[in-house]
Amino acid sequence: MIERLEELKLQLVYLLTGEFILSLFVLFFFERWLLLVLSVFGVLNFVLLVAIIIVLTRGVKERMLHLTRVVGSNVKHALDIGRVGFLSFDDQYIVDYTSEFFDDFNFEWLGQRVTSIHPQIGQILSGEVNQLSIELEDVNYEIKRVNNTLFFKDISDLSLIQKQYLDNSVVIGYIHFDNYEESTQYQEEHTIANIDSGIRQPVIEWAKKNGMFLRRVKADRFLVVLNEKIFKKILDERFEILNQIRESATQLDLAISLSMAFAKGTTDFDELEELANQALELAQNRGGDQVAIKHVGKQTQYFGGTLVSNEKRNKVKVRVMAQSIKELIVKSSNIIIVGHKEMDFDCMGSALAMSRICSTLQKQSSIVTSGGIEKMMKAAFDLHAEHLQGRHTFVSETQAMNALSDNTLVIMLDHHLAEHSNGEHIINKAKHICVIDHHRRGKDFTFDPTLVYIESWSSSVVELMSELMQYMGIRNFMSSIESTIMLTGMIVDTNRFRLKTSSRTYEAAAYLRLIGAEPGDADSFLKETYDEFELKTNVLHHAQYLDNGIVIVPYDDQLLARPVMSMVADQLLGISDVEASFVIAKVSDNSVAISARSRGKFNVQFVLEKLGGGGHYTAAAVQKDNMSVKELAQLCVEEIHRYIESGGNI
Ligand SMILES: [Mn+2]
Repeated sequence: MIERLEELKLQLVYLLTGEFILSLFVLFFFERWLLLVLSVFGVLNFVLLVAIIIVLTRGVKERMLHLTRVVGSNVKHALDIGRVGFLSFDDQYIVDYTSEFFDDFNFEWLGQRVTSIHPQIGQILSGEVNQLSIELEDVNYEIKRVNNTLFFKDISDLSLIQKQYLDNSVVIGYIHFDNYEESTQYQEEHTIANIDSGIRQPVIEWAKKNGMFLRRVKADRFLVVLNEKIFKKILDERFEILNQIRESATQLDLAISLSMAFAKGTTDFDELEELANQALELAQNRGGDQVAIKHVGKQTQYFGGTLVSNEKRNKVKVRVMAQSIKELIVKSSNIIIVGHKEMDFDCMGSALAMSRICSTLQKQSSIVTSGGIEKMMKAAFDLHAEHLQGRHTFVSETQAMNALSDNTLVIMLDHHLAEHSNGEHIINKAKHICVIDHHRRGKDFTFDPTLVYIESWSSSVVELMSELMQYMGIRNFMSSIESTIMLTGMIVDTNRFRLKTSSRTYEAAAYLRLIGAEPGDADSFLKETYDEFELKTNVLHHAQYLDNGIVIVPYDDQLLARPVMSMVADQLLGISDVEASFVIAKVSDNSVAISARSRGKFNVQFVLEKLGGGGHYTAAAVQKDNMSVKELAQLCVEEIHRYIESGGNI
């Protein structure tokens, strides 16, 4: 092209010089013809100019260089075999050359901006990325830039193989029928047949329809093997089998639901099986009726869980647990009881009960209290300090550490994560740990527990403890004050028997009353002062009603204590049409927190988990550093909307 331009330039110089000399000649010898000659030249030059423009434009549109002329024919073959094409562009990012490789396609790139080929190319031009994969007319290209040239490598085959490889990666899963054994144990044959046709059969058909391999491993459990492609499909359908089973169970009046667990992201089958097991445990401990997915290197994902967990129908598990815990205690040299930081009535009440069980079994036990005691609990404790200190050993974490040996049993109550514990160091060092809790499992254990008794359907740990005490067959070992503290724990955790209250909660309350709990005393433990009343009223002034029965309370006037936040959130649930409440306030100079409560339709745990917090279906919390109340309220409202838009299942 440039050679041709040079040639053209020279020819034009000759032509114009010729015209000039000829004009001079005419001027001197045939002056009267001058005008005519100049006009002829003028027309000639004009025609020539138009011709040049036409030729040049066509030149650009066709091709300016021929690849073989630049790089030799061998390289051209090599590029063809490697399926590589290239284009060059000028300083204005206008394409001025495309190689023959693109001839098979109807690309009209010459004279166009490079970015008009694909907007993503801008990233490579700006230097944001070195390499890019794009798809053009069903062909996948990998693009690299060298100076003013872009190289396009056709990687369609590779992409296809990659996709096939991903589609075919193995996913292992478990499908578990929650409460199946309990539901079928005392049923007649024909009811069991109904259960099998209404509940088990749909699962088998669902697996078959989706091309999964399914094998029964227990009466209530299937092992499934599938691949990523199938998994994606059932994920896109949001595991609709969960709803189907829930509906048939409701029709059959059974408390059966599905818990599913899937593990993926590794080719190690042992690891997959282990992960699937862990995921199933998580799904069940969060209350069942949901799916937990473990993808190696990623956070556990959950789907479903639209129902508040069903109460188990019979108490077989309590009997087994009571027996196992008793055996663990008897086997140990001593027992250390740890609770969550800022022990509340539920935590302290169950610690007192556990401490009394140990005494009755003639084992030395101590209760760690160094993580602080919640204000109202502390007041009740101080009121009865002499009585309680005479019957229990309260120690600091350091003192408990000194008593920790290889044969010590550590019992974690009302929490299951080391980071929430008032005995974190003890947990990190202990050889035998038993966990009794009623909070939904969120994260994996960072320690290796000997026994885990987590029941998220239960109102409180004191409810679980009351049942365990009855099954342990120990009588008359609790004082009236201790039972009253336990009952208070139940009253607080159920918000006065309004939340998470099942028939078993009342049974446990009845038992506590029987062994001496005084409801009147429990009530006075919970009386608030006038200052507290005034503060709560102030906070309530900031309440804003969102749609769908959600109330948020962003409060920025002063620091709030967490218990006040949860009390306000609880109080809002007492208003008709309020389904869930979120109280947002500063809890220290550089941190803000949310305390959320729900009546049971709205899953506050799911919303606050998205913000990095946790809790359970009807009560959850989160704390954030370096954020304002306004900012956190904004994030919270966004998550609430996202939750509602996704139909409640996140
Ligand atoms: Mn509790």
